[in-house]
Amino acid sequence: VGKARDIAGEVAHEVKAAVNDAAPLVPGTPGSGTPTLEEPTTPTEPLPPKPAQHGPVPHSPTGAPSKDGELAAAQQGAYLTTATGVPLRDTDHSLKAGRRGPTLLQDHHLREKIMHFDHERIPERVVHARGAAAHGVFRSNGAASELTKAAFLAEGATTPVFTRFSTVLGSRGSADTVRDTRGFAVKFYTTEGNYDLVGNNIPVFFIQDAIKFPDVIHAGKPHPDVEIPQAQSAHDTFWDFVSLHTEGQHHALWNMSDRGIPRSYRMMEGFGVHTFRLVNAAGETTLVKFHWKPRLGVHSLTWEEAQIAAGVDPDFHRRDLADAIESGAHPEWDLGVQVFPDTPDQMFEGIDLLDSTKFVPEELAPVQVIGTMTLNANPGNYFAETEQVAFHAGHFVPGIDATDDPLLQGRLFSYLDTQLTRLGGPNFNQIPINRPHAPVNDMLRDGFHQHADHTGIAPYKPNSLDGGCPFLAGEDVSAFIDVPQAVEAATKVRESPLTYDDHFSQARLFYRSMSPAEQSHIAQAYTFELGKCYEQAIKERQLLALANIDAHLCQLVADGLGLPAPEPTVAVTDEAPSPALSQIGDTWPTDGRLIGIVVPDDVTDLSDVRAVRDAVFAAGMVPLVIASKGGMLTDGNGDPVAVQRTFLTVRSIELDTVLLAGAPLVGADADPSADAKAGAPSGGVLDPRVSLLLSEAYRHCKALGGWGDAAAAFEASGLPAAPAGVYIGDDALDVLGSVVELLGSHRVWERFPA
Ligand code: HDD
Repeated sequence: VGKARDIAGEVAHEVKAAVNDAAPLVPGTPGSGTPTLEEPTTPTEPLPPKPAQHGPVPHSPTGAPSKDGELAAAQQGAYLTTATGVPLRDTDHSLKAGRRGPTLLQDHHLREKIMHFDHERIPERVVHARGAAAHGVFRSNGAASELTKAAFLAEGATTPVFTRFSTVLGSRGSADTVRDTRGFAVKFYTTEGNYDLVGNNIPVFFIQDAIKFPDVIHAGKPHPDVEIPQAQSAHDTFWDFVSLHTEGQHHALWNMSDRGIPRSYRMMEGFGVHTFRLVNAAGETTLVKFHWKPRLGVHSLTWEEAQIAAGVDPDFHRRDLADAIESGAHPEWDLGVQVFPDTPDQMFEGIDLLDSTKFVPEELAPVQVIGTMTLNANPGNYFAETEQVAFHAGHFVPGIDATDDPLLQGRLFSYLDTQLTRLGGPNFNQIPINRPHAPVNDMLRDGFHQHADHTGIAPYKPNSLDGGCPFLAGEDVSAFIDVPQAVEAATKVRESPLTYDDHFSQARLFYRSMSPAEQSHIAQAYTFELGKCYEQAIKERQLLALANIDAHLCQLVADGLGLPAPEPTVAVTDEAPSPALSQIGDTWPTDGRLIGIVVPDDVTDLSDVRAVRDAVFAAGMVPLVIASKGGMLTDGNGDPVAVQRTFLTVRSIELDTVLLAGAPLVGADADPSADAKAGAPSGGVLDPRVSLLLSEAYRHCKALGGWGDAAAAFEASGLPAAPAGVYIGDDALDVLGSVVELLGSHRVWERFPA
């Protein structure tokens, strides 16, 4: 603090000297030199640049200025103190008049401690309240450098990033695995200032114009009278809205598909949704759509897994991300662009690029990779980073600009506005997680939670008192220059372009691009969601919308609801399907997959278990040894094997596969009903918890395997004989190999009922 004061003193002195020496503004003012008529535009010695004008100096809550480039250290020193740094001897007892007497108003520590606690919560985000985030790095391969002058997209540029994933509808404490769109927001701390790519895991949006955002969110959020249901769209108001406002049908269909229940944040695509305008060094412009492609492929949960996880592990996605990063399986995404010529009509192959309810199939415009993001560090403090990070769709850098998409235009207003309430004032960019890594010299002053000790006396332009500082930048120092885009002479209207009227062709395209298994999941999702609605009229109206998307889909859902399937009401164009939209067909790396190894109590030789565990680990996956109780397993032949889950704490949903190192049988008395099962081995029945593990994993179409007595366990579990994707053999490592090969396809797809 002393040092800060010294600096402030020096600067004040310097400024005063400057005023006296160089800038007599009005005739008659004492001082030397010639009066300056114009604001200086270039740095002149000895005045600027001044040390105090290189952006706000961050201060920690304890008052110490942090070192350049470092986040403010929130806490220091060995002893507990008050917020004002006074060491404390006791924080367990309030100050009372005698041991059994009344508490005294004089207790300033009690007062401060409770006051601060009372205000620990801030308003949660109005949407995307539930989220998880990580730090990382973005490496550009330079492929976009012809299209944009953005420095972070130049060849070889590496840029720190902070990425937050989220659900949209649920409150901060809601479950991760609900059916919903996922937010995918990336903050790039570039050398030219922060760039935020605030996207979703779905390339289209519910509405075409931002003015409808409060409507769609009010409809999706819980009913306002009783605040039910939490974090889901399976209720009347949501389906009321999208069945009336049919531009929402396309996005709703994506939500009903497996994309609405991702397996992991690490296995989701991300989309910038809107079309953006890139500008290169020559001032030429191109239109692009941004895509994040996960290196692990796009994979989803089954609906039953998602529902079980919501109860058993509401932090399923958050835990998965943190564990993967912690264990070194750093998730990666390639950033790609679809590139379109910046034509006056801003259309491509008949698709309106300014309509965010439409996407451009990859078969028409391939995604070209321009760099890769690796997430490699978990946040140190959830509140400080994940909660306080403030994204803004208008945080652009030179070389990337907005288009006239009316959804994007409204967002450009909304994101700054919301932070005023959420983060308590206009200075949220000074919060460490939001602070640019580029120098800041902004002339924004004061306001709630101002952390910078701004010096100088002329935070305005033009000025001569601070020597004209800060100066306006030219293109040579990466100034942001708005694209001089022509705007057609037009009449002010509250209307949309006619191209926005087609609400069904692309929904149909999406549905018809799915494999039969994926289509059946979609039909089941609609049947579930509409089955949760009470109003008959809403179900019937949504069936009308489905009739316009696909007659078979409509029929399946109508059958499930016990209603007649209506005829279509509009003629829908049959676009060519886009195979790139299906999740099924390819094989993918298995990094970070969780391999459960069930070890029965009677296994006397653990060498296979050790070998499989080590091989799993060496292959970049996570082995979880599961036994009847915790602690260490020993066989006297080697190192003890640590147990990570017990039959009580494990549940199939957290595992990508289950391997049995034998048959975990329990005494015949333990479960007489199971004992009666045909084929139960004599001397015991399969532990019912392991039986549940196997039957769920089987139903969710996961690969399974086993060695030793495992065949007896599968026989006793009641699973079909010789089922697809179940490997039993004598060689444990061979079994592991076969199972991992199947894991590359994520599921044993042929097991899904047609
Ligand atoms: Fe939004 C948050 C993504 C349309 C208004 N939005 C928010 C977040 C994501 C998106 C990922 C969470 C950021 C974080 O992790 O902090 N939003 C989108 C996408 C949209 C979209 C991909 C359409 C293409 N949003 C949209 C519109 C509006 C908003 C049309 C308002 C007119 N969004 C907000 C917001 C939020 C927000 C209210 C809530 C918290 C925040 O901004 O910081 O301003």
